[in-house]
Amino acid sequence: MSRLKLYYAPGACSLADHIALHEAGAQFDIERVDIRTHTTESGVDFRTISVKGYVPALILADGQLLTENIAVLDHLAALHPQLAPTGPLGRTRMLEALATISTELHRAFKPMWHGGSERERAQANETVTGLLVLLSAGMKGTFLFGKDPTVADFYLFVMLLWAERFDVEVPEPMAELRTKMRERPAVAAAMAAEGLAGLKV
Ligand SMILES: N[C@@H](CCC(=O)N[C@@H](CS)C(=O)NCC(=O)O)C(=O)O
Repeated sequence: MSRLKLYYAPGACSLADHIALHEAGAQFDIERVDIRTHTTESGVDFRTISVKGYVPALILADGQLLTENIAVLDHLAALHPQLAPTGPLGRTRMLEALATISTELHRAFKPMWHGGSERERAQANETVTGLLVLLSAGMKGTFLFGKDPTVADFYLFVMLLWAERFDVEVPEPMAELRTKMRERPAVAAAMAAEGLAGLKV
């Protein structure tokens, strides 16, 4: 058995997993991936580690590879229950939020990251704001499920950093969530380790 190892790209969706590992106080290693060249910090072709070629990719303690942000965050929440919502439907609601964030919100940023036309970017901007309004309507406190953040908030936070980068207007509860997340030592530690301290991602 060895330590967990997270493959990440600075400010990418893998930042959610990186924050979760810090919040959990887990023992882990990280390695940066250049997602344009698919090369890791140590000079390895990342596709020999994960054929999917994208981050996050987490090497588990027994050496297995785990990919897909929903699965990685769900796994980290299972290992560290303080990162998951409580109650009989807790895990289900967490997966529901993760699915919205991954398959709707994350996806909506595509034209902004990948050189969409002005019209596509304006449409994406509107979609992102709409989804953030929808998510904020269901918030149970400062964070999605109350006063403590869960892995879903970590993923949402990354989306809110992207919204900031692309000047997307966010509803007030989301702006507040972003500020509160930034104040957390685990978030500051993960961002500093990715070279993002004090920067827009
Ligand atoms: N389906 C994947 C998508 C992850 C994803 O889009 N990762 C981006 C960074 S946020 C990436 O690595 N892109 C590089 C590539 O696709 O080659 C997941 O949900 O984890």
